[in-house]
Amino acid sequence: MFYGCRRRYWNRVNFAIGGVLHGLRKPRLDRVNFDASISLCVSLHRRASRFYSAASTLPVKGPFVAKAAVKADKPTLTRPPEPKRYKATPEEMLSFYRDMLLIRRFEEKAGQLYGLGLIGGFCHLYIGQEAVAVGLQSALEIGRDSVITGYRDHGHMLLCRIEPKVVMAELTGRQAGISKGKGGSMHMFDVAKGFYGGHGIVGAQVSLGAGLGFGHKYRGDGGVCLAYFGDGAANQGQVYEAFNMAALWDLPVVFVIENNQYAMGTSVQRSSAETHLFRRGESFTIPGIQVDGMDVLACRGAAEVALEWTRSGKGPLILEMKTYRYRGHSMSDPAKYRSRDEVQSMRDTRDPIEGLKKELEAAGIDEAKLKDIDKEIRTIVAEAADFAEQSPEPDLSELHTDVLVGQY
Ligand SMILES: Cc1ncc(C[n+]2csc(CCOP(=O)(O)OP(=O)(O)O)c2C)c(N)n1
Ligand SMILES: [Mg+2]
Repeated sequence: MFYGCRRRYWNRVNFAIGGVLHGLRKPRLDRVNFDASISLCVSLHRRASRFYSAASTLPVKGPFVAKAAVKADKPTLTRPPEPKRYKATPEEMLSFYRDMLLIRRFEEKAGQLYGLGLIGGFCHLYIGQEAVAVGLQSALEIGRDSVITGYRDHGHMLLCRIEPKVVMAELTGRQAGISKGKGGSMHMFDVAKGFYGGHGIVGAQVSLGAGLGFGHKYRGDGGVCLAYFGDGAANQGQVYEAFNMAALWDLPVVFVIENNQYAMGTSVQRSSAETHLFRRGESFTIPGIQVDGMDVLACRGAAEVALEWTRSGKGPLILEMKTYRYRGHSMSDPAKYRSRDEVQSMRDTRDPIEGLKKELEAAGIDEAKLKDIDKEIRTIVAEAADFAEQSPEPDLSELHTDVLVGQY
């Protein structure tokens, strides 16, 4: 804006100087000519002033004017209070620990089965990001709220309390899987538990999530949709169409950006003009909050604020969860775009499970108790893998079922 004013001022001065020079270029500088030059100068200056004051009231599209106009506007963005780290009871902390460990061990087992050739196709692991889903989904009400996410979905499903063995059977393409073994890692659904997938198309779940929010509002069931997506998906066009509609209709949707720093092999810095992803909703009047996604209590604290905001009819909200994935983008990614040291240092200093373990120990929880939980989780995961391996592959007749043909 400052530059805009200065430019306007100098244009006027130039106009005036131009008038004086016009007079000086006359071969004979006499009093009459000098007076004429001065009066020409004054009149040009007046015309320039009129022109520029008229121009400043026109709906000019230049960047300076637009910015000035936005600044003059009344702010329409209202913000929720800053979230606080959640004050969990020891029992709650133990349950967060158990859930994060369930996801970690489940994913490790899935990685092993993939290595053995028992899981085919794509398989995207969530290891490192556990605190995000556990912190947020521990605050949800299963059956009332809904969850939708991309292809890195196993953890979110387990937290919707879908049985680990049914998820593992789907990963291994078995009949007992949640999509009868025909969906695999990226295509799982359980409407009764409020889990709406599992989507392989980057960003698709965001618009669908806005639709789920619309459904909650239309039915008046008090539910909220958690729509998860990645930092890479945050650059998709349909995300912003969804933001617009969600804000326009005050839909109860929490848009959760799981910023794990990379979209396949591309870092956020290389691909995003605005790397503070929580600000991405501002032009739609959607407030955003940045959260430490490696700290389960910070995640849960953010969930408290976000759910209170959306449930009370204030419209959508963005949570940017700063997190990190330890494994490659998918099982077939050698992850050469980052150093081993980078990954190791996150594991050593920010691991969400180790972080909570320290808090539990500080709260006086016996180490034996944590070991018991570890044992219990290992048993659940081993049973899930056995169940999957023993389940038959889908029958050939299943080739023709669940296929959408014709109109709908
Ligand atoms: C519309 C579309 N474009 C591209 C792809 C290929 N693709 C799959 S995952 C991915 C990266 C997405 O990264 P991000 O949103 O950060 O999620 P993350 O994998 O980190 O969880 C891309 C480009 C796709 N599946 N769909
Ligand atoms: Mg990412």
